[in-house]
Amino acid sequence: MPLKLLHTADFHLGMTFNNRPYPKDVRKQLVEARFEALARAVEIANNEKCVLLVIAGDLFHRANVAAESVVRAVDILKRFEGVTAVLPGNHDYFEPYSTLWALFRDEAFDELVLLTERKHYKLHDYGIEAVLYPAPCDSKHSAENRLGWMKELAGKSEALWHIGVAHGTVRGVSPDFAEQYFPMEESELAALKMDHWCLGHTHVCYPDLPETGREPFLYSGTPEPDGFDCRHRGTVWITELDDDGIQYSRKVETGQFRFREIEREIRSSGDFEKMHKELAEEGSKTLVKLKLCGSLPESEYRERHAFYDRLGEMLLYLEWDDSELTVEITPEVIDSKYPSGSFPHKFLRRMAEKGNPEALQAAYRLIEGVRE
Ligand SMILES: [Mn+2]
Repeated sequence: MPLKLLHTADFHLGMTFNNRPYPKDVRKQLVEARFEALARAVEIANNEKCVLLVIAGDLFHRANVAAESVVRAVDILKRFEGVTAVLPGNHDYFEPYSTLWALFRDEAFDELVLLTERKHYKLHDYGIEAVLYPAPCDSKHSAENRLGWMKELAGKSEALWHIGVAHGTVRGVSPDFAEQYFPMEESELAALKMDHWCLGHTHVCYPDLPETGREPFLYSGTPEPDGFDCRHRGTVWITELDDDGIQYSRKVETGQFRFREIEREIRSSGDFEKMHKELAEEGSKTLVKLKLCGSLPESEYRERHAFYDRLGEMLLYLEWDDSELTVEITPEVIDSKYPSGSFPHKFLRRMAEKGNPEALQAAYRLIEGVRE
Protein backbone atom coordinates (compact mmCIF):
# COMPACT_ATOMS: atom_id res chain seq x y z
CA MET A 1 0.00 0.00 0.00
CA PRO A 2 1.43 3.42 -0.86
CA LEU A 3 2.11 5.99 1.83
CA LYS A 4 -0.12 9.00 1.39
CA LEU A 5 0.78 12.19 3.19
CA LEU A 6 -0.17 15.83 3.28
CA HIS A 7 2.81 18.16 3.33
CA THR A 8 2.34 21.70 4.60
CA ALA A 9 4.21 24.40 6.58
CA ASP A 10 4.26 28.09 7.43
CA PHE A 11 0.84 28.61 8.97
CA HIS A 12 2.30 31.33 11.18
CA LEU A 13 -0.53 31.03 13.69
CA GLY A 14 -0.54 34.11 15.88
CA MET A 15 0.57 36.50 13.15
CA THR A 16 -0.99 39.86 14.07
CA PHE A 17 -0.97 41.75 10.75
CA ASN A 18 0.11 45.01 12.34
CA ASN A 19 2.38 45.75 9.40
CA ARG A 20 -0.29 47.67 7.46
CA PRO A 21 -3.18 49.94 8.39
CA TYR A 22 -5.78 47.16 8.12
CA PRO A 23 -9.10 48.01 9.77
CA LYS A 24 -9.73 46.00 12.95
CA ASP A 25 -12.28 43.62 11.44
CA VAL A 26 -10.04 42.89 8.44
CA ARG A 27 -7.12 42.16 10.71
CA LYS A 28 -9.28 39.81 12.75
CA GLN A 29 -10.31 37.92 9.63
CA LEU A 30 -6.69 37.53 8.54
CA VAL A 31 -5.66 36.27 11.98
CA GLU A 32 -8.54 33.77 12.01
CA ALA A 33 -7.85 32.67 8.45
CA ARG A 34 -4.62 31.02 9.54
CA PHE A 35 -6.42 28.78 12.04
CA GLU A 36 -9.07 28.06 9.42
CA ALA A 37 -6.30 27.05 7.00
CA LEU A 38 -5.05 24.52 9.54
CA ALA A 39 -8.57 23.14 9.92
CA ARG A 40 -8.85 22.93 6.15
CA ALA A 41 -5.52 21.12 5.81
CA VAL A 42 -6.74 18.54 8.35
CA GLU A 43 -10.04 18.19 6.52
CA ILE A 44 -8.28 17.68 3.18
CA ALA A 45 -5.90 15.14 4.73
CA ASN A 46 -8.89 13.22 6.11
CA ASN A 47 -10.85 13.36 2.85
CA GLU A 48 -7.79 12.22 0.93
CA LYS A 49 -7.26 9.40 3.44
CA CYS A 50 -3.71 10.52 4.19
CA VAL A 51 -2.06 8.61 7.03
CA LEU A 52 0.53 11.28 7.70
CA LEU A 53 0.36 15.07 8.05
CA VAL A 54 3.77 16.75 7.93
CA ILE A 55 4.09 20.36 9.11
CA ALA A 56 7.57 21.43 8.07
CA GLY A 57 8.06 24.37 10.44
CA ASP A 58 6.54 27.72 11.39
CA LEU A 59 3.20 26.36 12.49
CA PHE A 60 3.42 29.32 14.90
CA HIS A 61 4.58 32.81 14.11
CA ARG A 62 6.57 33.34 17.29
CA ALA A 63 8.37 31.23 19.86
CA ASN A 64 6.35 33.10 22.53
CA VAL A 65 2.95 32.75 20.92
CA ALA A 66 -0.09 32.94 23.23
CA ALA A 67 -0.85 29.69 25.09
CA GLU A 68 -4.40 29.92 23.80
CA SER A 69 -3.13 29.63 20.20
CA VAL A 70 -1.18 26.47 21.02
CA VAL A 71 -4.21 24.83 22.65
CA ARG A 72 -6.35 25.82 19.70
CA ALA A 73 -3.88 24.40 17.18
CA VAL A 74 -3.64 21.09 19.04
CA ASP A 75 -7.44 20.86 19.19
CA ILE A 76 -7.59 21.27 15.41
CA LEU A 77 -4.85 18.69 14.86
CA LYS A 78 -6.79 16.18 17.00
CA ARG A 79 -9.35 15.98 14.21
CA PHE A 80 -6.81 14.35 11.91
CA GLU A 81 -7.38 10.62 11.67
CA GLY A 82 -3.70 9.82 10.99
CA VAL A 83 -0.37 10.82 12.52
CA THR A 84 0.75 14.45 12.62
CA ALA A 85 4.46 15.34 12.66
CA VAL A 86 5.38 18.92 13.56
CA LEU A 87 8.85 20.39 12.99
CA PRO A 88 10.06 23.55 14.77
CA GLY A 89 10.78 26.22 12.17
CA ASN A 90 12.81 29.40 12.56
CA HIS A 91 9.81 31.36 13.84
CA ASP A 92 8.68 28.70 16.31
CA TYR A 93 12.17 27.37 16.99
CA PHE A 94 12.86 24.84 19.72
CA GLU A 95 15.19 25.35 22.64
CA PRO A 96 15.15 23.30 25.85
CA TYR A 97 13.44 26.02 27.93
CA SER A 98 10.93 26.95 25.28
CA THR A 99 7.50 27.43 26.84
CA LEU A 100 5.82 27.01 23.45
CA TRP A 101 7.13 23.49 22.98
CA ALA A 102 6.62 22.57 26.66
CA LEU A 103 3.00 23.59 26.36
CA PHE A 104 2.71 21.84 23.02
CA ARG A 105 4.04 18.66 24.66
CA ASP A 106 1.57 18.98 27.57
CA GLU A 107 -1.32 19.30 25.15
CA ALA A 108 -0.07 16.62 22.76
CA PHE A 109 -1.90 13.37 22.09
CA ASP A 110 -0.63 9.96 20.98
CA GLU A 111 -0.75 10.61 17.26
CA LEU A 112 1.16 13.89 17.49
CA VAL A 113 4.92 13.58 16.95
CA LEU A 114 7.01 16.63 17.81
CA LEU A 115 10.19 16.58 15.77
CA THR A 116 12.26 18.62 18.23
CA GLU A 117 15.35 16.39 18.41
CA ARG A 118 18.11 15.72 15.92
CA LYS A 119 17.38 12.02 15.68
CA HIS A 120 15.26 9.74 13.55
CA TYR A 121 11.62 9.12 14.40
CA LYS A 122 10.23 5.70 13.51
CA LEU A 123 6.53 5.61 12.76
CA HIS A 124 6.23 1.81 12.84
CA ASP A 125 4.27 1.84 16.10
CA TYR A 126 1.59 3.79 14.28
CA GLY A 127 1.46 1.17 11.55
CA ILE A 128 3.41 3.37 9.11
CA GLU A 129 6.54 1.79 7.64
CA ALA A 130 8.36 5.12 7.52
CA VAL A 131 11.14 6.93 9.35
CA LEU A 132 11.31 10.72 9.62
CA TYR A 133 14.63 12.59 9.66
CA PRO A 134 14.07 16.14 10.94
CA ALA A 135 16.26 19.24 10.85
CA PRO A 136 14.58 21.28 13.63
CA CYS A 137 15.45 24.96 13.99
CA ASP A 138 16.80 25.97 17.39
CA SER A 139 17.02 29.71 16.75
CA LYS A 140 15.53 32.42 14.59
CA HIS A 141 18.62 32.65 12.40
CA SER A 142 21.54 30.44 11.57
CA ALA A 143 24.12 30.40 8.82
CA GLU A 144 24.29 26.63 9.22
CA ASN A 145 21.55 24.15 8.53
CA ARG A 146 20.69 21.29 10.87
CA LEU A 147 21.30 18.41 8.45
CA GLY A 148 24.66 17.57 10.07
CA TRP A 149 23.47 14.73 12.30
CA MET A 150 21.99 12.90 9.31
CA LYS A 151 25.33 12.96 7.52
CA GLU A 152 26.96 11.26 10.51
CA LEU A 153 24.48 8.39 10.60
CA ALA A 154 26.20 5.04 10.02
CA GLY A 155 23.15 3.71 8.23
CA LYS A 156 19.43 4.07 8.03
CA SER A 157 17.07 1.93 10.04
CA GLU A 158 14.85 -0.62 8.35
CA ALA A 159 11.85 1.06 6.73
CA LEU A 160 10.01 1.28 3.44
CA TRP A 161 10.28 5.06 3.34
CA HIS A 162 12.87 7.51 4.60
CA ILE A 163 11.50 11.02 4.71
CA GLY A 164 13.51 14.15 5.48
CA VAL A 165 11.75 17.15 7.04
CA ALA A 166 13.61 20.47 7.14
CA HIS A 167 13.00 24.18 7.52
CA GLY A 168 15.17 26.76 5.80
CA THR A 169 16.31 27.95 2.40
CA VAL A 170 17.72 26.01 -0.54
CA ARG A 171 20.32 27.88 -2.53
CA GLY A 172 19.03 28.95 -5.91
CA VAL A 173 15.40 28.32 -4.98
CA SER A 174 14.55 30.51 -1.97
CA PRO A 175 16.21 33.90 -1.49
CA ASP A 176 18.54 34.17 1.50
CA PHE A 177 21.05 36.90 0.66
CA ALA A 178 22.47 37.10 4.17
CA GLU A 179 22.59 33.28 4.47
CA GLN A 180 20.78 33.37 7.79
CA TYR A 181 17.90 30.94 7.30
CA PHE A 182 19.54 27.55 7.76
CA PRO A 183 20.68 27.44 4.12
CA MET A 184 20.82 24.06 2.41
CA GLU A 185 22.28 22.93 -0.90
CA GLU A 186 20.32 20.73 -3.26
CA SER A 187 23.38 18.45 -3.55
CA GLU A 188 23.43 18.10 0.25
CA LEU A 189 19.82 16.97 0.31
CA ALA A 190 20.45 14.57 -2.57
CA ALA A 191 23.51 13.05 -0.83
CA LEU A 192 21.35 12.07 2.15
CA LYS A 193 19.43 9.72 -0.15
CA MET A 194 15.98 10.18 1.32
CA ASP A 195 12.95 8.88 -0.51
CA HIS A 196 11.35 12.26 -0.09
CA TRP A 197 12.03 15.72 1.37
CA CYS A 198 9.29 17.89 2.89
CA LEU A 199 10.58 21.44 3.28
CA GLY A 200 9.19 24.58 4.83
CA HIS A 201 10.13 28.25 5.08
CA THR A 202 9.64 29.88 1.71
CA HIS A 203 6.00 30.87 1.33
CA VAL A 204 5.87 29.93 -2.31
CA CYS A 205 5.20 26.40 -3.45
CA TYR A 206 8.11 24.63 -5.19
CA PRO A 207 8.21 23.33 -7.83
CA ASP A 208 5.60 25.60 -9.33
CA LEU A 209 3.65 22.76 -10.93
CA PRO A 210 0.13 21.38 -10.38
CA GLU A 211 1.55 17.88 -10.04
CA THR A 212 4.92 16.23 -10.19
CA GLY A 213 6.80 12.95 -9.79
CA ARG A 214 10.07 12.41 -7.98
CA GLU A 215 11.67 15.69 -6.96
CA PRO A 216 14.87 16.37 -5.02
CA PHE A 217 12.68 18.26 -2.53
CA LEU A 218 9.33 20.02 -2.27
CA TYR A 219 8.28 23.25 -0.59
CA SER A 220 4.57 23.39 0.25
CA GLY A 221 4.40 27.19 0.50
CA THR A 222 2.05 28.79 2.98
CA PRO A 223 -1.51 27.42 2.90
CA GLU A 224 -2.97 30.91 3.43
CA PRO A 225 -1.54 34.06 1.76
CA ASP A 226 -0.30 36.55 4.33
CA GLY A 227 0.68 39.70 2.43
CA PHE A 228 1.12 41.51 -0.84
CA ASP A 229 4.37 39.69 -1.58
CA CYS A 230 2.32 36.46 -1.68
CA ARG A 231 0.86 36.21 -5.16
CA HIS A 232 -0.59 32.69 -5.03
CA ARG A 233 -3.76 31.30 -3.48
CA GLY A 234 -2.21 29.19 -0.73
CA THR A 235 -1.18 25.58 -1.29
CA VAL A 236 -0.38 22.18 0.24
CA TRP A 237 1.01 19.02 -1.38
CA ILE A 238 -0.66 15.63 -1.32
CA THR A 239 2.12 13.11 -1.85
CA GLU A 240 1.99 9.39 -2.51
CA LEU A 241 5.06 7.21 -2.11
CA ASP A 242 4.80 3.76 -3.60
CA ASP A 243 6.54 0.58 -2.38
CA ASP A 244 8.47 0.57 -5.66
CA GLY A 245 9.80 4.09 -5.20
CA ILE A 246 7.21 5.66 -7.48
CA GLN A 247 6.24 9.11 -6.32
CA TYR A 248 3.45 11.43 -7.13
CA SER A 249 2.64 14.83 -5.64
CA ARG A 250 -0.38 16.96 -6.36
CA LYS A 251 -0.84 20.57 -5.36
CA VAL A 252 -4.11 21.54 -3.65
CA GLU A 253 -5.17 25.18 -3.25
CA THR A 254 -6.20 25.99 0.29
CA GLY A 255 -6.24 29.77 0.76
CA GLN A 256 -9.33 31.89 1.34
CA PHE A 257 -7.81 35.32 0.95
CA ARG A 258 -6.05 36.81 -1.98
CA PHE A 259 -3.60 39.69 -2.00
CA ARG A 260 -3.19 41.54 -5.28
CA GLU A 261 -0.86 44.31 -6.28
CA ILE A 262 -2.17 46.09 -9.36
CA GLU A 263 -0.42 48.74 -11.41
CA ARG A 264 -2.59 50.38 -14.02
CA GLU A 265 -2.49 53.27 -16.43
CA ILE A 266 -5.70 55.30 -16.44
CA ARG A 267 -6.73 57.34 -19.47
CA SER A 268 -10.45 57.75 -18.89
CA SER A 269 -13.12 56.88 -16.36
CA GLY A 270 -13.83 53.89 -18.64
CA ASP A 271 -10.55 52.42 -17.41
CA PHE A 272 -11.87 52.69 -13.86
CA GLU A 273 -15.04 50.87 -14.89
CA LYS A 274 -13.02 48.13 -16.54
CA MET A 275 -10.99 47.60 -13.41
CA HIS A 276 -14.13 47.57 -11.28
CA LYS A 277 -15.67 44.85 -13.42
CA GLU A 278 -12.48 42.81 -13.32
CA LEU A 279 -12.23 42.97 -9.55
CA ALA A 280 -15.96 42.33 -9.04
CA GLU A 281 -15.22 38.72 -9.95
CA GLU A 282 -12.67 38.53 -7.15
CA GLY A 283 -15.12 39.35 -4.40
CA SER A 284 -14.97 40.21 -0.77
CA LYS A 285 -11.94 38.15 0.20
CA THR A 286 -9.51 40.06 -1.95
CA LEU A 287 -7.11 42.70 -0.70
CA VAL A 288 -5.79 45.12 -3.30
CA LYS A 289 -2.88 47.50 -3.40
CA LEU A 290 -3.43 49.81 -6.32
CA LYS A 291 -0.85 51.96 -8.05
CA LEU A 292 -2.21 54.26 -10.69
CA CYS A 293 -0.54 56.37 -13.32
CA GLY A 294 -1.74 58.25 -16.38
CA SER A 295 -4.02 61.26 -16.62
CA LEU A 296 -7.72 62.09 -16.61
CA PRO A 297 -9.80 65.05 -17.76
CA GLU A 298 -10.16 67.40 -14.82
CA SER A 299 -13.80 66.59 -14.05
CA GLU A 300 -13.11 62.85 -13.96
CA TYR A 301 -9.94 63.37 -11.98
CA ARG A 302 -11.92 65.18 -9.31
CA GLU A 303 -14.33 62.23 -9.11
CA ARG A 304 -11.64 59.61 -8.63
CA HIS A 305 -12.22 59.20 -4.88
CA ALA A 306 -15.79 58.08 -5.54
CA PHE A 307 -14.30 55.26 -7.59
CA TYR A 308 -11.91 54.26 -4.80
CA ASP A 309 -14.82 54.25 -2.34
CA ARG A 310 -16.91 52.04 -4.61
CA LEU A 311 -14.00 49.66 -5.15
CA GLY A 312 -13.18 49.62 -1.44
CA GLU A 313 -16.73 48.60 -0.57
CA MET A 314 -16.56 45.65 -2.92
CA LEU A 315 -13.18 44.38 -1.72
CA LEU A 316 -12.05 43.33 1.73
CA TYR A 317 -9.32 45.94 1.72
CA LEU A 318 -8.01 48.58 -0.65
CA GLU A 319 -5.09 50.91 -0.51
CA TRP A 320 -4.14 53.13 -3.38
CA ASP A 321 -1.32 55.32 -4.54
CA ASP A 322 -2.37 57.77 -7.24
CA SER A 323 0.59 60.12 -6.94
CA GLU A 324 1.42 59.35 -10.59
CA LEU A 325 -2.12 60.00 -11.79
CA THR A 326 -2.61 63.58 -12.94
CA VAL A 327 -5.12 65.90 -14.50
CA GLU A 328 -5.03 65.85 -18.28
CA ILE A 329 -3.40 69.13 -19.07
CA THR A 330 -5.11 71.32 -21.65
CA PRO A 331 -4.67 75.03 -22.53
CA GLU A 332 -7.76 75.75 -20.37
CA VAL A 333 -6.27 73.94 -17.39
CA ILE A 334 -2.99 75.84 -17.84
CA ASP A 335 -4.87 79.16 -17.95
CA SER A 336 -6.88 78.35 -14.87
CA LYS A 337 -3.98 77.02 -12.80
CA TYR A 338 -1.13 79.47 -13.49
CA PRO A 339 -1.10 83.24 -13.70
CA SER A 340 -0.63 84.46 -17.23
CA GLY A 341 2.98 85.47 -17.83
CA SER A 342 4.36 83.20 -15.07
CA PHE A 343 7.06 80.72 -15.95
CA PRO A 344 4.86 77.58 -15.71
CA HIS A 345 2.18 79.27 -17.78
CA LYS A 346 4.51 80.29 -20.56
CA PHE A 347 6.41 77.03 -20.52
CA LEU A 348 3.37 74.74 -20.55
CA ARG A 349 1.51 76.78 -23.15
CA ARG A 350 4.52 76.50 -25.40
CA MET A 351 4.65 72.73 -24.83
CA ALA A 352 0.91 72.48 -25.58
CA GLU A 353 1.39 74.22 -28.91
CA LYS A 354 3.97 71.63 -29.92
CA GLY A 355 1.27 68.96 -29.96
CA ASN A 356 3.10 66.31 -27.95
CA PRO A 357 0.62 65.39 -25.18
CA GLU A 358 2.99 63.01 -23.43
CA ALA A 359 5.79 65.56 -23.17
CA LEU A 360 3.26 68.13 -21.98
CA GLN A 361 1.98 65.76 -19.32
CA ALA A 362 5.53 64.98 -18.18
CA ALA A 363 6.38 68.69 -17.99
CA TYR A 364 3.23 69.33 -15.95
CA ARG A 365 4.09 66.51 -13.50
CA LEU A 366 7.57 67.93 -13.17
CA ILE A 367 6.29 71.43 -12.40
CA GLU A 368 3.69 70.15 -9.96
CA GLY A 369 6.36 68.00 -8.32
CA VAL A 370 8.55 71.04 -7.89
CA ARG A 371 5.64 73.06 -6.49
CA GLU A 372 5.01 70.40 -3.83
MN1 LIG B 1 10.45 30.23 8.30
